[in-house]
Amino acid sequence: MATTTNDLIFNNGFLKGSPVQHKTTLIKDLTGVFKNEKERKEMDQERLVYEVDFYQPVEPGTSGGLFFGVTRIQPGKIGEEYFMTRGHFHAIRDRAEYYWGISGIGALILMDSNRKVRVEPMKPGTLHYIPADTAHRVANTGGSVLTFGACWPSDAGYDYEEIRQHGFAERLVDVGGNPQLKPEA
Ligand code: S6P
Ligand code: ZN
Repeated sequence: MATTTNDLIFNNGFLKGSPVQHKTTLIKDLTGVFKNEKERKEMDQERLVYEVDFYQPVEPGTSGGLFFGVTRIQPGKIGEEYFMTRGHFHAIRDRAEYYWGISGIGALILMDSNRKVRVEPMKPGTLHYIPADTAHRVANTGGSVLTFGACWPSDAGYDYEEIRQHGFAERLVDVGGNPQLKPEA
């Protein structure tokens, strides 16, 4: 029997191994993402908001492959809003994705092509299917690191521009200690 070694390890909310890439997103990278831009500007610009370990076994844009990632979002708020990912549609709109909760508590915020927003609560063990044509972002609504896994098609790509220009139609805000969707004014 032929045996090959694989140095990829996915354990305890971290993906490690020589082919794994890492991306960090700091307060300074999130201009215009949160409602309270004034407060964001006054914060420590080098503070970590979230980071992603990801593995791309084929070139991005190749059809037929799958990418795998794990995202860790720090606890925190900017104004009323929880620390969250930037959020995106996929560049090829009909590409779906799976997320699943690993640690911490949070919310997956989904917006379809008609700008209709809904939320799925996340906690360790929850599984989330993100349908085609649906923008997705995750907010950490708890007091510890929120970790979730993701698996998506290798040709999905990222469309950040649509969200940069128009945002999500609703924001998830802390109302008296509870996460609540608020329509964008
Ligand atoms: C990729 C997948 C995730 C996100 C990550 C960070 O399709 O949805 O790996 O890239 O959670 O979010 P964002 O919106 O900054 O890419
Ligand atoms: Zn995605």
